Amino acid sequence: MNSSRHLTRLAAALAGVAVVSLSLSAQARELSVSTVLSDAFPWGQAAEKWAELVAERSDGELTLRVYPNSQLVNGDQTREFSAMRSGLIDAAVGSTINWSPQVPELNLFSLPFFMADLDAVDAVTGGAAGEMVFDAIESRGVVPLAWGENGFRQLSNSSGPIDEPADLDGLKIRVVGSPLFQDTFTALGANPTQMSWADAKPALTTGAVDGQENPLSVFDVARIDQVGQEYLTLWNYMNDPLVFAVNQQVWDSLSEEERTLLRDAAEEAGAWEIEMTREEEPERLAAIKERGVTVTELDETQHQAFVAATESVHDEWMPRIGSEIVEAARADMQGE
Ligand code: X2X
Repeated sequence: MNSSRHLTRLAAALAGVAVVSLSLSAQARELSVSTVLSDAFPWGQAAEKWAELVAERSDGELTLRVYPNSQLVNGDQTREFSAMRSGLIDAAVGSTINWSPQVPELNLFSLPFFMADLDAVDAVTGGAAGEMVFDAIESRGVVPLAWGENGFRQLSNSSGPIDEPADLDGLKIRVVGSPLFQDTFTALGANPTQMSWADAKPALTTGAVDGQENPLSVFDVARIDQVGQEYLTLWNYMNDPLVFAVNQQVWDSLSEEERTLLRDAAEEAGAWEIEMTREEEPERLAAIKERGVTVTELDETQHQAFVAATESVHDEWMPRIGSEIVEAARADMQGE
């Protein structure tokens, strides 16, 4: 072989290397992940954990970039699902409450006093009803992968202890922009006001609203007591699961291997976050009490008064959620 032919071969080989490395870098892919809360909260930590596991296991070929504080939807958390469905957002770790305007079946979790404790929540998310809820999400163009948890939502306010529905009379309560919450707090005699999380803290600070409801982790991390919310009622009226999910077209564009990696990592991050959220609750409650918040717990009779006052919400919402799913959830909770 003469030297010029040799050089041509070398050039061809080098060009080949260049093409291969180019296509490798073209394969490396970043997906956007939306969350409402940042990694100061378990919710944001769940998304970061997911990102960490995916980057590690794909050797950086697939990465997730987390955008907290609903920034991809300009603070309007009830638009997150639509933005993910349309492909503006690739993925999200989102709350069932925020996605319920587009996926009515998700209102299952917001039915007041329907799931009494963590065992009930786990029975539903891990049971037939949980699968039906995931099918409902998938039928609307988003692929659900795993569950996480924001937690049981507790009621706080600035005016006094609440241990019966009458104490809520006329109180202005900030609720998430989901119609079921409007009905629940109206049934309780309160004056609910829908607003995003971004607007909630300023509204509490100025006294534009008297109260709000959120899990202990949110109350604690966001220091809700420092904006005058000195009374907290532990009423466990609903649990707010989180869902890890990906836009359908993005999902379809991934290899089988990448899908498995993404799903497994979501399941692990979700299980990790659920355990952490639950383990931290007693310390969080102790810290909240230490900061001077008056914490009210309900006895059985008081609890029943709230259940009775919100029965109409079940009647109203059961058909919208779908009675099949509600019945499946009941069976899941009874261990059937
Ligand atoms: O807005 C809220 O209350 C929050 C942060 O809990 C949700 O996004 C459901």
